[in-house]
Amino acid sequence: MSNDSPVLSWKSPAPTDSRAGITLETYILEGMMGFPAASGAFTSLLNQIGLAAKLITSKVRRAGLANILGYTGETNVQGEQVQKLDEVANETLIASLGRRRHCAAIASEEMEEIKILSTDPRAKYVVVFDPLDGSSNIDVNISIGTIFGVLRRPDTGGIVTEADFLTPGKDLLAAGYVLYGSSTMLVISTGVEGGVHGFTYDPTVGEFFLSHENIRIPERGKTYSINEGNTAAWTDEVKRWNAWIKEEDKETDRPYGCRYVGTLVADAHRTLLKGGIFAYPADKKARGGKLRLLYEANPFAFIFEAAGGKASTGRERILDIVPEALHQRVPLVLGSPHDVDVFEQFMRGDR
Ligand code: AHM
Ligand code: MG
Repeated sequence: MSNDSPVLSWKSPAPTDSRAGITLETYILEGMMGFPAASGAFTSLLNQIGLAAKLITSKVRRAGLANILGYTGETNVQGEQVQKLDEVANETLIASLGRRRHCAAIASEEMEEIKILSTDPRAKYVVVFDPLDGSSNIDVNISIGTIFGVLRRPDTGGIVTEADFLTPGKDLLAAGYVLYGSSTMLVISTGVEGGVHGFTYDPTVGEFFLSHENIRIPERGKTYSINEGNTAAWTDEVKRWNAWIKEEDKETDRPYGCRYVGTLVADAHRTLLKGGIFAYPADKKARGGKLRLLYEANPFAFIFEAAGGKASTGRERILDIVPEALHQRVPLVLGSPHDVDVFEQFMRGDR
Protein backbone atom coordinates (compact mmCIF):
# COMPACT_ATOMS: atom_id res chain seq x y z
CA MET A 1 0.00 0.00 0.00
CA SER A 2 1.43 3.37 -0.97
CA ASN A 3 1.52 6.19 1.55
CA ASP A 4 1.21 9.01 -0.94
CA SER A 5 -2.24 7.97 -2.08
CA PRO A 6 -4.70 10.87 -1.76
CA VAL A 7 -7.26 8.71 -0.05
CA LEU A 8 -4.86 7.32 2.52
CA SER A 9 -3.90 10.83 3.52
CA TRP A 10 -7.52 11.78 4.23
CA LYS A 11 -7.77 13.25 7.67
CA SER A 12 -9.93 15.69 9.56
CA PRO A 13 -8.64 19.23 10.22
CA ALA A 14 -6.33 19.74 13.21
CA PRO A 15 -8.24 18.89 16.38
CA THR A 16 -7.18 22.20 17.95
CA ASP A 17 -9.78 24.35 16.13
CA SER A 18 -12.97 23.79 18.07
CA ARG A 19 -15.79 22.51 15.92
CA ALA A 20 -18.19 21.53 18.70
CA GLY A 21 -21.74 21.35 17.42
CA ILE A 22 -20.99 20.65 13.74
CA THR A 23 -22.84 17.74 12.19
CA LEU A 24 -21.24 14.43 11.29
CA GLU A 25 -21.70 15.23 7.61
CA THR A 26 -19.86 18.54 7.99
CA TYR A 27 -17.04 16.82 9.87
CA ILE A 28 -16.70 14.24 7.09
CA LEU A 29 -16.90 16.89 4.37
CA GLU A 30 -14.33 19.15 6.07
CA GLY A 31 -12.02 16.15 6.26
CA MET A 32 -12.24 15.80 2.52
CA MET A 33 -11.85 19.54 1.91
CA GLY A 34 -8.64 19.45 3.94
CA PHE A 35 -7.33 17.28 1.16
CA PRO A 36 -8.22 18.74 -2.25
CA ALA A 37 -7.09 15.68 -4.23
CA ALA A 38 -9.63 13.45 -2.49
CA SER A 39 -12.14 11.97 -4.91
CA GLY A 40 -15.10 12.08 -2.55
CA ALA A 41 -15.39 8.30 -2.48
CA PHE A 42 -14.20 7.94 1.10
CA THR A 43 -16.45 10.82 2.19
CA SER A 44 -19.40 9.23 0.51
CA LEU A 45 -18.68 5.88 2.15
CA LEU A 46 -18.47 7.40 5.64
CA ASN A 47 -21.70 9.27 5.02
CA GLN A 48 -23.42 6.02 4.06
CA ILE A 49 -22.26 4.52 7.38
CA GLY A 50 -23.70 7.58 9.16
CA LEU A 51 -26.98 7.05 7.34
CA ALA A 52 -27.06 3.37 8.34
CA ALA A 53 -26.45 4.42 11.97
CA LYS A 54 -29.52 6.69 11.83
CA LEU A 55 -31.66 3.95 10.32
CA ILE A 56 -30.47 1.33 12.83
CA THR A 57 -31.00 3.65 15.80
CA SER A 58 -34.61 4.23 14.76
CA LYS A 59 -35.13 0.45 14.70
CA VAL A 60 -33.30 -0.12 17.99
CA ARG A 61 -35.41 2.56 19.68
CA ARG A 62 -38.56 0.64 18.78
CA ALA A 63 -37.16 -2.74 19.84
CA GLY A 64 -39.14 -2.69 23.09
CA LEU A 65 -42.22 -2.88 20.92
CA ALA A 66 -40.87 -6.10 19.43
CA ASN A 67 -43.99 -8.15 20.04
CA ILE A 68 -46.07 -5.59 18.26
CA LEU A 69 -43.64 -4.49 15.55
CA GLY A 70 -41.49 -7.56 15.03
CA TYR A 71 -37.69 -7.97 15.41
CA THR A 72 -38.01 -11.09 17.59
CA GLY A 73 -37.16 -13.90 15.22
CA GLU A 74 -40.56 -15.37 16.01
CA THR A 75 -43.97 -14.94 14.44
CA ASN A 76 -45.84 -11.68 14.92
CA VAL A 77 -49.52 -11.16 15.63
CA GLN A 78 -50.30 -11.55 11.94
CA GLY A 79 -48.59 -14.94 12.00
CA GLU A 80 -45.69 -13.66 9.82
CA GLN A 81 -42.07 -14.56 10.47
CA VAL A 82 -40.33 -11.38 11.69
CA GLN A 83 -36.68 -10.54 11.47
CA LYS A 84 -34.26 -10.34 14.36
CA LEU A 85 -32.83 -6.92 15.09
CA ASP A 86 -29.25 -8.03 14.35
CA GLU A 87 -30.33 -9.21 10.89
CA VAL A 88 -32.15 -5.92 10.33
CA ALA A 89 -29.00 -3.99 11.30
CA ASN A 90 -26.89 -6.15 8.99
CA GLU A 91 -29.18 -5.59 6.03
CA THR A 92 -29.40 -1.87 6.73
CA LEU A 93 -25.61 -1.51 6.57
CA ILE A 94 -25.39 -3.60 3.41
CA ALA A 95 -28.14 -1.59 1.72
CA SER A 96 -26.55 1.77 2.67
CA LEU A 97 -23.07 0.75 1.59
CA GLY A 98 -24.35 -0.87 -1.57
CA ARG A 99 -26.20 2.24 -2.69
CA ARG A 100 -22.99 3.88 -3.95
CA ARG A 101 -20.29 2.06 -5.88
CA HIS A 102 -17.33 2.82 -3.60
CA CYS A 103 -17.57 -0.16 -1.28
CA ALA A 104 -16.31 -3.25 -3.07
CA ALA A 105 -17.33 -5.74 -0.39
CA ILE A 106 -18.17 -6.18 3.26
CA ALA A 107 -17.44 -8.73 5.97
CA SER A 108 -19.94 -8.97 8.79
CA GLU A 109 -20.26 -10.89 12.01
CA GLU A 110 -23.66 -11.98 10.75
CA MET A 111 -22.32 -13.62 7.58
CA GLU A 112 -20.05 -16.60 7.09
CA GLU A 113 -18.60 -15.25 3.83
CA ILE A 114 -17.76 -11.81 2.49
CA LYS A 115 -20.41 -10.10 0.35
CA ILE A 116 -19.45 -8.30 -2.85
CA LEU A 117 -21.29 -4.99 -3.23
CA SER A 118 -19.62 -3.42 -6.26
CA THR A 119 -17.63 -4.83 -9.15
CA ASP A 120 -16.73 -1.35 -10.35
CA PRO A 121 -12.92 -1.30 -10.61
CA ARG A 122 -12.98 2.12 -8.93
CA ALA A 123 -14.44 0.57 -5.75
CA LYS A 124 -11.38 1.03 -3.53
CA TYR A 125 -12.71 0.12 -0.12
CA VAL A 126 -13.88 -2.83 1.90
CA VAL A 127 -15.79 -2.46 5.16
CA VAL A 128 -15.88 -4.80 8.17
CA PHE A 129 -18.65 -4.59 10.77
CA ASP A 130 -20.43 -6.12 13.67
CA PRO A 131 -23.92 -4.80 12.91
CA LEU A 132 -25.36 -5.30 16.39
CA ASP A 133 -22.87 -5.98 19.13
CA GLY A 134 -24.10 -7.14 22.52
CA SER A 135 -27.10 -8.87 21.02
CA SER A 136 -27.76 -10.83 24.23
CA ASN A 137 -28.64 -7.46 25.80
CA ILE A 138 -31.41 -6.56 23.32
CA ASP A 139 -34.13 -8.44 25.16
CA VAL A 140 -33.32 -6.77 28.46
CA ASN A 141 -33.19 -3.19 27.15
CA ILE A 142 -29.48 -2.69 27.85
CA SER A 143 -27.04 -0.79 25.61
CA ILE A 144 -26.03 -2.38 22.33
CA GLY A 145 -23.91 -1.07 19.48
CA THR A 146 -22.51 -1.25 15.97
CA ILE A 147 -18.77 -1.50 15.22
CA PHE A 148 -17.13 -0.77 11.85
CA GLY A 149 -13.79 -0.45 10.14
CA VAL A 150 -12.83 0.76 6.66
CA LEU A 151 -9.89 -0.73 4.77
CA ARG A 152 -8.45 0.08 1.39
CA ARG A 153 -8.22 -2.86 -0.99
CA PRO A 154 -4.57 -3.78 -1.41
CA ASP A 155 -5.10 -4.10 -5.15
CA THR A 156 -8.23 -2.81 -6.85
CA GLY A 157 -7.85 -5.09 -9.85
CA GLY A 158 -9.94 -8.26 -10.09
CA ILE A 159 -12.73 -9.64 -7.99
CA VAL A 160 -12.61 -9.00 -4.25
CA THR A 161 -11.67 -12.02 -2.20
CA GLU A 162 -11.40 -12.79 1.49
CA ALA A 163 -7.67 -12.03 1.24
CA ASP A 164 -8.54 -8.32 0.72
CA PHE A 165 -9.83 -8.28 4.30
CA LEU A 166 -6.91 -10.08 5.93
CA THR A 167 -4.94 -6.92 6.60
CA PRO A 168 -3.56 -5.88 10.02
CA GLY A 169 -5.62 -3.34 11.93
CA LYS A 170 -2.83 -0.74 11.64
CA ASP A 171 -3.87 -0.41 7.96
CA LEU A 172 -7.42 0.71 8.81
CA LEU A 173 -8.31 4.04 7.20
CA ALA A 174 -11.13 4.71 9.63
CA ALA A 175 -12.93 2.93 12.41
CA GLY A 176 -15.86 3.72 14.62
CA TYR A 177 -18.77 2.54 16.62
CA VAL A 178 -22.32 3.54 17.38
CA LEU A 179 -23.59 3.15 20.92
CA TYR A 180 -27.34 2.83 21.37
CA GLY A 181 -27.32 3.92 24.99
CA SER A 182 -29.30 6.51 26.92
CA SER A 183 -28.64 8.51 23.78
CA THR A 184 -27.15 7.32 20.51
CA MET A 185 -23.53 8.26 19.93
CA LEU A 186 -21.27 7.70 16.97
CA VAL A 187 -17.54 7.76 17.69
CA ILE A 188 -15.17 7.85 14.74
CA SER A 189 -11.46 8.12 14.05
CA THR A 190 -9.29 8.33 10.98
CA GLY A 191 -6.19 7.67 13.09
CA VAL A 192 -3.73 9.39 15.41
CA GLU A 193 -3.52 12.60 13.34
CA GLY A 194 -7.25 13.07 12.93
CA GLY A 195 -8.04 12.15 16.54
CA VAL A 196 -11.17 10.54 17.94
CA HIS A 197 -14.48 12.40 17.89
CA GLY A 198 -17.88 11.61 19.33
CA PHE A 199 -21.20 12.73 17.85
CA THR A 200 -24.49 12.58 19.73
CA TYR A 201 -27.68 11.92 17.83
CA ASP A 202 -30.54 14.37 18.11
CA PRO A 203 -33.60 12.34 17.10
CA THR A 204 -35.76 15.46 16.81
CA VAL A 205 -33.52 16.77 14.01
CA GLY A 206 -32.24 13.45 12.66
CA GLU A 207 -28.57 14.52 12.85
CA PHE A 208 -25.41 13.55 14.71
CA PHE A 209 -23.77 16.61 16.34
CA LEU A 210 -20.17 16.81 17.50
CA SER A 211 -20.40 16.56 21.30
CA HIS A 212 -17.08 14.94 22.30
CA GLU A 213 -14.31 16.61 20.37
CA ASN A 214 -10.84 15.09 20.36
CA ILE A 215 -11.40 12.37 22.97
CA ARG A 216 -8.26 11.50 24.96
CA ILE A 217 -8.25 8.54 27.32
CA PRO A 218 -6.85 9.28 30.82
CA GLU A 219 -3.33 7.95 31.46
CA ARG A 220 -4.76 5.74 34.20
CA GLY A 221 -8.28 4.88 35.35
CA LYS A 222 -10.06 3.50 38.39
CA THR A 223 -12.26 0.86 36.80
CA TYR A 224 -11.73 -2.64 35.43
CA SER A 225 -14.17 -4.46 33.18
CA ILE A 226 -14.11 -8.23 32.78
CA ASN A 227 -16.58 -11.12 32.95
CA GLU A 228 -15.64 -12.27 36.43
CA GLY A 229 -17.90 -15.32 36.04
CA ASN A 230 -15.07 -16.80 33.94
CA THR A 231 -12.62 -16.79 36.89
CA ALA A 232 -12.42 -20.58 37.11
CA ALA A 233 -11.41 -20.77 33.44
CA TRP A 234 -8.74 -18.02 33.61
CA THR A 235 -5.02 -18.66 33.44
CA ASP A 236 -2.98 -18.13 36.63
CA GLU A 237 -1.59 -14.87 35.20
CA VAL A 238 -5.07 -13.40 34.72
CA LYS A 239 -6.12 -14.61 38.18
CA ARG A 240 -3.10 -12.89 39.74
CA TRP A 241 -3.79 -9.62 37.89
CA ASN A 242 -7.44 -9.77 38.95
CA ALA A 243 -6.52 -10.38 42.60
CA TRP A 244 -4.04 -7.47 42.45
CA ILE A 245 -6.58 -5.00 41.01
CA LYS A 246 -9.00 -5.82 43.85
CA GLU A 247 -6.40 -5.59 46.61
CA GLU A 248 -6.55 -2.71 49.07
CA ASP A 249 -3.60 -0.37 48.74
CA LYS A 250 -4.03 3.37 49.34
CA GLU A 251 -0.68 4.30 47.81
CA THR A 252 -1.58 2.87 44.38
CA ASP A 253 -5.26 3.80 44.68
CA ARG A 254 -6.59 0.25 44.76
CA PRO A 255 -8.99 -1.51 44.63
CA TYR A 256 -10.36 -0.46 41.26
CA GLY A 257 -14.14 -0.45 40.82
CA CYS A 258 -15.72 -3.06 38.53
CA ARG A 259 -18.16 -2.35 35.69
CA TYR A 260 -19.27 -4.93 33.14
CA VAL A 261 -22.20 -4.52 30.76
CA GLY A 262 -21.45 -7.47 28.48
CA THR A 263 -21.68 -5.27 25.37
CA LEU A 264 -18.19 -4.52 24.08
CA VAL A 265 -19.31 -1.18 22.63
CA ALA A 266 -20.66 -0.03 26.00
CA ASP A 267 -17.75 -1.34 28.08
CA ALA A 268 -15.14 0.04 25.68
CA HIS A 269 -16.90 3.41 25.39
CA ARG A 270 -16.95 3.89 29.16
CA THR A 271 -13.29 2.85 29.34
CA LEU A 272 -12.37 5.30 26.57
CA LEU A 273 -14.04 8.25 28.28
CA LYS A 274 -13.19 7.49 31.91
CA GLY A 275 -10.02 5.44 31.63
CA GLY A 276 -9.25 2.07 33.17
CA ILE A 277 -9.16 -1.32 31.51
CA PHE A 278 -11.43 -3.70 29.60
CA ALA A 279 -10.26 -7.30 29.22
CA TYR A 280 -11.61 -10.38 27.52
CA PRO A 281 -8.62 -12.68 27.88
CA ALA A 282 -8.10 -16.16 26.50
CA ASP A 283 -9.25 -18.79 28.98
CA LYS A 284 -9.71 -22.54 29.21
CA LYS A 285 -13.09 -22.34 27.43
CA ALA A 286 -12.05 -19.85 24.75
CA ARG A 287 -8.38 -20.55 24.15
CA GLY A 288 -8.07 -17.97 21.39
CA GLY A 289 -10.23 -15.42 23.21
CA LYS A 290 -13.90 -14.75 22.48
CA LEU A 291 -14.00 -11.49 20.57
CA ARG A 292 -13.40 -11.24 16.82
CA LEU A 293 -10.24 -9.66 15.47
CA LEU A 294 -11.47 -8.05 12.26
CA TYR A 295 -14.66 -6.27 13.29
CA GLU A 296 -14.48 -6.06 17.09
CA ALA A 297 -10.85 -5.89 18.29
CA ASN A 298 -9.26 -4.01 15.38
CA PRO A 299 -11.69 -1.07 15.18
CA PHE A 300 -11.47 -0.56 18.95
CA ALA A 301 -7.69 -0.96 18.97
CA PHE A 302 -7.47 1.71 16.24
CA ILE A 303 -9.69 4.09 18.21
CA PHE A 304 -7.95 3.51 21.55
CA GLU A 305 -4.51 4.13 20.09
CA ALA A 306 -5.73 7.29 18.33
CA ALA A 307 -7.05 8.50 21.71
CA GLY A 308 -3.72 7.85 23.45
CA GLY A 309 -4.65 4.46 24.87
CA LYS A 310 -3.42 0.93 24.27
CA ALA A 311 -4.85 -2.26 22.80
CA SER A 312 -3.18 -5.59 23.35
CA THR A 313 -3.76 -9.33 23.49
CA GLY A 314 -1.94 -9.14 26.82
CA ARG A 315 1.25 -10.09 25.01
CA GLU A 316 1.26 -8.23 21.68
CA ARG A 317 -0.22 -5.18 19.99
CA ILE A 318 -3.61 -5.93 18.43
CA LEU A 319 -3.01 -3.69 15.40
CA ASP A 320 0.09 -5.68 14.36
CA ILE A 321 -1.67 -9.04 14.07
CA VAL A 322 -1.88 -10.35 10.52
CA PRO A 323 -5.33 -11.97 10.32
CA GLU A 324 -5.61 -15.49 8.96
CA ALA A 325 -9.38 -15.83 8.84
CA LEU A 326 -12.42 -13.59 8.60
CA HIS A 327 -13.96 -14.61 11.90
CA GLN A 328 -10.72 -15.14 13.82
CA ARG A 329 -10.96 -14.62 17.58
CA VAL A 330 -8.42 -12.84 19.73
CA PRO A 331 -7.83 -12.05 23.43
CA LEU A 332 -8.54 -8.34 23.85
CA VAL A 333 -7.28 -5.83 26.41
CA LEU A 334 -8.15 -2.14 25.89
CA GLY A 335 -7.53 0.82 28.09
CA SER A 336 -5.44 3.54 29.64
CA PRO A 337 -1.74 3.13 28.84
CA HIS A 338 -0.78 2.59 32.49
CA ASP A 339 -3.49 -0.01 33.09
CA VAL A 340 -2.72 -2.02 29.93
CA ASP A 341 1.02 -1.90 30.76
CA VAL A 342 0.31 -3.40 34.19
CA PHE A 343 -1.84 -6.15 32.65
CA GLU A 344 0.98 -7.02 30.23
CA GLN A 345 3.48 -7.13 33.11
CA PHE A 346 1.32 -9.75 34.81
CA MET A 347 1.05 -11.76 31.58
CA ARG A 348 4.87 -11.74 31.22
CA GLY A 349 5.27 -12.83 34.82
CA ASP A 350 7.08 -9.56 35.73
CA ARG A 351 4.67 -9.06 38.63
P1 AHM B 1 -21.97 -10.51 20.12
O1 AHM B 1 -21.23 -9.77 19.05
O2 AHM B 1 -22.56 -11.80 19.62
O3 AHM B 1 -22.97 -9.68 20.81
O4 AHM B 1 -20.87 -11.00 21.21
C1 AHM B 1 -19.86 -10.18 21.63
C2 AHM B 1 -20.10 -9.73 23.05
C3 AHM B 1 -19.37 -8.45 23.37
O5 AHM B 1 -20.17 -7.34 23.10
C4 AHM B 1 -19.08 -8.57 24.83
O6 AHM B 1 -17.90 -7.89 25.18
C5 AHM B 1 -18.94 -10.05 25.02
O7 AHM B 1 -19.56 -10.68 23.92
C6 AHM B 1 -19.59 -10.52 26.27
O8 AHM B 1 -19.35 -11.87 26.42
P2 AHM B 1 -19.72 -12.65 27.78
O9 AHM B 1 -21.21 -12.73 27.80
O10 AHM B 1 -19.04 -13.97 27.61
O11 AHM B 1 -19.16 -11.85 28.91
MG1 MG C 1 -20.05 -8.37 18.79
